[in-house]
Amino acid sequence: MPSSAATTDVDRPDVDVRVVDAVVIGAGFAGLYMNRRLRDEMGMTVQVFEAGDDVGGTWYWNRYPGARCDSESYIYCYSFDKDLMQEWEWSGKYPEQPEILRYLNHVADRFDLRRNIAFQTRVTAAHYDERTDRWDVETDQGDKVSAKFVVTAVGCLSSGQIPNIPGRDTFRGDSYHTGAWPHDGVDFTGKRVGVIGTGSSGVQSIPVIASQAGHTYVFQRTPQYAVPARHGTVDKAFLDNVKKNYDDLYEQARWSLGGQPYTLKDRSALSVSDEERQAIYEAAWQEGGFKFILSTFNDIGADRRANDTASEFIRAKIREMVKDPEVAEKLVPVDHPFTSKRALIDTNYFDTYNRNNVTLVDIRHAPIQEITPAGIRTEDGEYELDIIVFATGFDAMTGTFNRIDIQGRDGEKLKEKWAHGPQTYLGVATAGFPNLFMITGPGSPSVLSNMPVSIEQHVEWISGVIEHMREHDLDVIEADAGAERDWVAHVNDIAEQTMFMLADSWYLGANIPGKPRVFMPYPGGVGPYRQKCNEVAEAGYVGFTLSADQTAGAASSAS
Ligand code: NA7
Repeated sequence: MPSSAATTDVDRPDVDVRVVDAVVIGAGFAGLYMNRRLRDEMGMTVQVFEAGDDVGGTWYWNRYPGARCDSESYIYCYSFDKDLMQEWEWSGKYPEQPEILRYLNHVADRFDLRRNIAFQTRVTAAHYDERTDRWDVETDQGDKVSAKFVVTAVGCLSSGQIPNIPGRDTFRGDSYHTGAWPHDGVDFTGKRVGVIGTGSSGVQSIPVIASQAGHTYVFQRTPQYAVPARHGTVDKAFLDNVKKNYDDLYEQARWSLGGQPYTLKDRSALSVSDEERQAIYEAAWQEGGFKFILSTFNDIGADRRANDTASEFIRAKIREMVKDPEVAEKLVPVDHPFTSKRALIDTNYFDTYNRNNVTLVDIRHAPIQEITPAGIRTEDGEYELDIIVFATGFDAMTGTFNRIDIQGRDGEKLKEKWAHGPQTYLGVATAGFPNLFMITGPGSPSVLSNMPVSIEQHVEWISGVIEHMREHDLDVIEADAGAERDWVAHVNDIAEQTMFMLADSWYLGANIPGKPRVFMPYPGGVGPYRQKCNEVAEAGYVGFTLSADQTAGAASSAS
């Protein structure tokens, strides 16, 4: 095993290059657990690089008011350590950003994970050197590291996008993106605030901002479906019971569709009477959260007529909640079916439009023309503002990869390979880039699932393959181009059968001008996906070529 001592690259005698077994990029949920597995359980030398000045990833950056996870807290955590699961006490039904960040800090402390993390350090380049079968990794702080493996734990929604609206830089007031929120918070008291965007971040932050600001203007391009979260303190007796049954609950989540321990009802929305269907939706609406999708009917996401019943139910609720009928109509989504964009869970979102200090600005009908020094001008006129909040989302799933100069065999650039959409095998590797693993990469369930469940599955699968390589004296693993083609086709085939293709969403890259319209996450469910990954491993990593070294050819190929 290589040592981690400083060494000198033969071609660059002036440069100190540190040699490690693995570089992990990112110190959020994924990077922390990968570090724990490789460093502490497998005894490897690991260097983690993290752009933030502390751990947390998504939950380090997204500190906007109201930021919270849509998975219930008891299942939004690691399951790899039973004591950790028993000790940690969540305070709410859903975990709020500060509490998730505290949890991740606790994990980092408990397992002493910080000591090999370089913070405030961005990986700028990772080049595969075929002469040595190693990756040369560079950072913006001047680090140069040679690693046998590179594991990306960069998150799926970590490259924020602020639309290039004319005049954007002329605004005299303050502006913020929800995904890069100031650590000291923002004082909205008495201010005129414009929020652009009504995705998850907008829907979570708008009610909180409106409760503090003088006046809030919401610039809405696409109305949204949202199901009430019914957030509140978590029932202690419920949590105690969860803890007694944690093993079973997690096992259920691991084999479920969305990584949640909910029982999917095996019935169509079209198989029951209108009255029964309404009663089922109403009960789920009252309970709140993703159960509205995951435990009512099995075909809301797949059958348009079944979906119409759920979409129509939510439209009627919006009309009920919003008192001004004109405003209500603007908030009712009609151009896409429920679940075709990321489903939203809200707290008082629609009620917020009943406040006197909130104005809905419909920019679908009167688009934004420019940002001026004084505010935002739409075709209907100028809105004077003190603060603009960009809740405008992310260059999802591929954006962060594209910001790193990743080069594989023959100097092939990942960005160019993925120019027409990401191509991966299982969302965990990509042909031509040996010994590079992606945690929750495009082509895996990732954003369509409860992330910690999917992250653990990937971390454990990656650890498993590295362990296999060590046991069999193998140095290089690479996805086969044919297996990759088949996987990408399979992901697309499933997506075609869902509602996902019927909206302009970030799942399809539609929110980024010029980005290819390709469905990126794997929509077949975390259980079937896990099964497939397990089968690949059990068959000796079918679809990958493993070799002792590059020149010796395939010592063990199971493709
Ligand atoms: P999202 O879900 O991508 O939402 C972004 C919002 O910003 C959405 O309403 C967009 O409208 C709007 N948007 C984006 N660009 C523009 C421009 N140019 N003009 C006007 N409005 C615009 O990002 P979030 O941060 O809310 O959520 C990201 C994920 O984080 C979320 O799905 C969860 O997984 C957690 P559009 O709908 O495109 O018309």
